[in-house]
Amino acid sequence: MKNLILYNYFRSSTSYRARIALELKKLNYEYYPIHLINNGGEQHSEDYRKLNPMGGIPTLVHDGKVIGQTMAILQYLDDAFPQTQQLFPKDFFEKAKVIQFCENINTDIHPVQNLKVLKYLKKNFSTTEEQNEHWVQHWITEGFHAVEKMAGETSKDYCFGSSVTAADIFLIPQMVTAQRFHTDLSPFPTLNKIYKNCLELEAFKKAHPFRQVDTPEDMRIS
Ligand SMILES: N[C@@H](CCC(=O)N[C@@H](CS)C(=O)NCC(=O)O)C(=O)O
Repeated sequence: MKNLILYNYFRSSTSYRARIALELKKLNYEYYPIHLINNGGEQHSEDYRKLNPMGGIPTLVHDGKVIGQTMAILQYLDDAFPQTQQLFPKDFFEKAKVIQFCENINTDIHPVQNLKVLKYLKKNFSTTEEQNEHWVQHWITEGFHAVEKMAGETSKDYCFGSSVTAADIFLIPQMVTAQRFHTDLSPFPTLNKIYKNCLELEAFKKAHPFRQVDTPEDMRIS
């Protein structure tokens, strides 16, 4: 057994964040799939809730220490493995700006389009697939206008200058979700440039949702 275990799901954007971080840091980890749909959603099982009371994925376990929430996971990995590629700048103002960027996605965009929210809308307000898609597109588009503005001021190749930071790790999975929900990304030239640059990197490729052990056959890419 490896000393790092990631409980995650191929298509989850938050899982993709954690996988990119682990790949950038070249840390070996055990991939433990948690299926968000099968068996009523394995994130709701008693065993998983013991690890992560919110029932969110991913969860990282390092030498028996359990960490949920990707923002905490990324910061933990920087602290626990200081010799690896750092995801947050050392300068405290720059670090705060990177966190601000990440939180636009983590707390303003991602939660309103999360699976449990879409399921709730459907069950309690009888929304259709089209209405849910419209809902997701609306919140992603609104959030991306802010994120595009920020990146427009700080980006060279990546969100902040020419080095990959946590900001890119939060952005790219959110863009993959945006594509999945057929969001028009043409108003966001800076984000599209960053997306293209990141997807040329080995870590982003290896961590991609369509290249995981639990990716269904018909979705796999080489
Ligand atoms: N803010 C949390 C969000 C975790 C989360 O909710 N992840 C989604 C997958 S992308 C999930 O587990 N959803 C389960 C559900 O909606 O039931 C993080 O960054 O880890």
